[in-house]
Amino acid sequence: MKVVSLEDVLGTEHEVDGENWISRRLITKKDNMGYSVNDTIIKAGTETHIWYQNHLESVYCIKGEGEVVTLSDNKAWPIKANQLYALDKNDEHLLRAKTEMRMVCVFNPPLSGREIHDENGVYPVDDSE
Ligand code: 9YT
Repeated sequence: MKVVSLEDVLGTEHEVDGENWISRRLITKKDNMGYSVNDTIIKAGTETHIWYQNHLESVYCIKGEGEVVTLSDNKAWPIKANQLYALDKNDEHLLRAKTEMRMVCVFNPPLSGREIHDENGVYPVDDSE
């Protein structure tokens, strides 16, 4: 059993600045849980192109509001606090934050903790042991 506080992560390599967002990686691959968990702040007024081709992600919004646009069908999904969206088809999408949003993000397979998006909005697979 372990307990992780946000304060344990702030200011460490597991607090990652993605320009439009800041991701605090609470549980990572090395914790051997089979998934990773981030507490992520999305900056107000931003639009981020994301396409996790190598990961499934569930995102639970606990603060703020915005929308996700899935690019395969150009559908806009309004998202506000207390709603979760699941990228169950590795959906390529735009994330637009109307206000600052705070998200709990769960990734399968787990992130190693330091990933930032590449130019296509992708995280690489971490196949290190
Ligand atoms: C909600 C979302 O996908 N934000 C981008 C950052 C990512 N979730 C992360 O690494 O926390």
